[in-house]
Amino acid sequence: MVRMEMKLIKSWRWFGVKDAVSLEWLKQNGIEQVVTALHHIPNGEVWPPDEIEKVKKQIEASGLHWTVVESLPVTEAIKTASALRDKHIENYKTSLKNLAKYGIKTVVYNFMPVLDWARTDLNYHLPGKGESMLFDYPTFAAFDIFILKRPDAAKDYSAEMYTQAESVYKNMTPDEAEKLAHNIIVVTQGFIDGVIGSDIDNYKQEFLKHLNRYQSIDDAKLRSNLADFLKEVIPTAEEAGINLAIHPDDPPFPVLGLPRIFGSISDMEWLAKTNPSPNNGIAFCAGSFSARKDNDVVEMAKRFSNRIHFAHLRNTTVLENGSFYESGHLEGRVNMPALVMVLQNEMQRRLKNGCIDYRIPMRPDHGIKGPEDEGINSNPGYPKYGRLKGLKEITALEEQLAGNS
Ligand code: DNO
Repeated sequence: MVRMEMKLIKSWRWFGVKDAVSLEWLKQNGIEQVVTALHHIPNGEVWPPDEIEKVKKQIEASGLHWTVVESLPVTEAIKTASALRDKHIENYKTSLKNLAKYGIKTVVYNFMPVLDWARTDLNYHLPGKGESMLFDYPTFAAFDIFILKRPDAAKDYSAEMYTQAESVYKNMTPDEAEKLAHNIIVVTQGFIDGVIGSDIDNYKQEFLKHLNRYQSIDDAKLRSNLADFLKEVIPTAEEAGINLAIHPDDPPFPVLGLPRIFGSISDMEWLAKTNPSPNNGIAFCAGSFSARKDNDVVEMAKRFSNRIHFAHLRNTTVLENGSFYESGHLEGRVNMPALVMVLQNEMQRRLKNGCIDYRIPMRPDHGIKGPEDEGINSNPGYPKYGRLKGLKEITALEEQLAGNS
């Protein structure tokens, strides 16, 4: 067996008491830490101490711990530097201080405009495996140009992609077109405190309004808004002993004409240079980074391993036209053994340097929905047994890498 102290901390994203997966079941399956958020607090508001305490107590009653928050949302006002920005930043700092009092060590956030993540098919059939998720480029373009009808969207695609999108759209029934829009705008966003909640009727119009706010915000401007945010919150995080961890853009390339700033190794370089504090870190989502062909995911982890405060382990297969699907935890573009080794080496380094919290929390990210997941209610991407399978595969890998399986 690998000595416990050199293992990644087994963690699991749990969506609160309504989650079909119980804390008891997680404990029985070897989970050490629960990753969660106060999903009922509206974005931008302070997370009050008593609400934090309530969740902490629930988790600890099952013998588990809570040290990672995913996510404390950064509001659109902060991302666009608009009217409520300063108030939301103050609230963010207060929430960080409140979380620190209850033992939270890592807080995940992202700086993606409007959409938290995007897929075109949430029930993509992987022959012989089960249901996964797909981002099909022509289908996404069809959504953008013909269903959402974003002004000038066509300009953002090559002539070839436009033609493919047109043909995808022509072959869709009106119900299929609506379902696609609903999946992209609502189903994948509502459950993770996205900008568009699950209760909005005129979601396409609302979504267009949100996109429109980025008309005058390019990559440079969004980057400067992120730099301002970090300048404000990092000192508070340092004082509170909290590591902030930015989640990469998913997918890590431009969508819907929006600025996109955290998907590549040069973006990581920028982050580290802009605010060198060690508390300014990364939620290393291997799957998100892997969806871009020019990303060498293992190299990215190696270069910035000292900033990895949390690891999301999953994998994708990328197709010729830039489409990608989630291909299980070990199969795909990411050389998972090499990545796990980078993380193990980093833990060793931290231990040698006398760091107390040197074990990196890891969660099996997403998972393929197999027959045993039938009938179990889960959020898109988060099947109970699909994730457990991923966790077991990663655990086995950790043992093999130590040469002691
Ligand atoms: C989707 C997740 C994202 C992620 C947030 C982090 O499955 O990877 O919702 O948690 O973007 O802020």
